[in-house]
Amino acid sequence: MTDFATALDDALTGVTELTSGSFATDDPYAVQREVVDRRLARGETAVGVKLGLTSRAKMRQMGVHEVIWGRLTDAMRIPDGGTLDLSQRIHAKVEPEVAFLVRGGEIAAVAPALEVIDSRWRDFKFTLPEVIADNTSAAGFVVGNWQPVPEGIDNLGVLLEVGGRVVEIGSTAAILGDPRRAFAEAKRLAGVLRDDWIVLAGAATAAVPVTPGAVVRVEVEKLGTATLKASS
Ligand code: OOG
Ligand code: MG
Repeated sequence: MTDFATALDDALTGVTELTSGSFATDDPYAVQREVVDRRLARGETAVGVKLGLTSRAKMRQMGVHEVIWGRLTDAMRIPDGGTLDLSQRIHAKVEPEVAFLVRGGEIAAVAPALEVIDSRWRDFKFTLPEVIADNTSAAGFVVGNWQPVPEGIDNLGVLLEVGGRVVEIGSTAAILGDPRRAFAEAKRLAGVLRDDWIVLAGAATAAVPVTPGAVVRVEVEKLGTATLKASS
């Protein structure tokens, strides 16, 4: 397990890829915990959790058919309108999401969000245990403006734009039928959700590669936008 975690941590810090099949584990979440604990030991802070593969589009794209979860740290956060440093990423992709803010274990606010994923597995090709061990490809996130949860967030239109062009269109309905279900799943899977933590509900569409210099924008109906700019 330790060798596996070391290899994943080296791939993360060295911006290099691992080949699927090179490590085995029967407890991928323990490997994930070890990988994230190393980041925390280097001074990062836990700020929340993310759900993955909550939409059929993502399950189809990745060939994995099970909801998974990972851990978010402050080092992954990119301010709204901020820059994604591609030199520190292997083959980053972006996906449109919805974020929840936690208070008292419940949803306190909602915001449009972008997730940056960057699998440490070559060509984003992995098995279920491999992507779980790799902290579900977590590599960055942008959260737009927090707001009270409006009536009915189970079918809001979602647009993903790269360089001013719409590249994906979807609906929050794609996220387990209602993104609030993803919050409930996060609570169940993570055990405890702390105050002020962020929960990323999972992508509403397939993920799209980030090109150098591109401006990436998500727009969620009623909730607004979140933006990042990729380094050139
Ligand atoms: C795994 C992470 C999936 C989502 O929102 O579905 C994910 C991957 O696709 O590499 O974050
Ligand atoms: Mg995601």
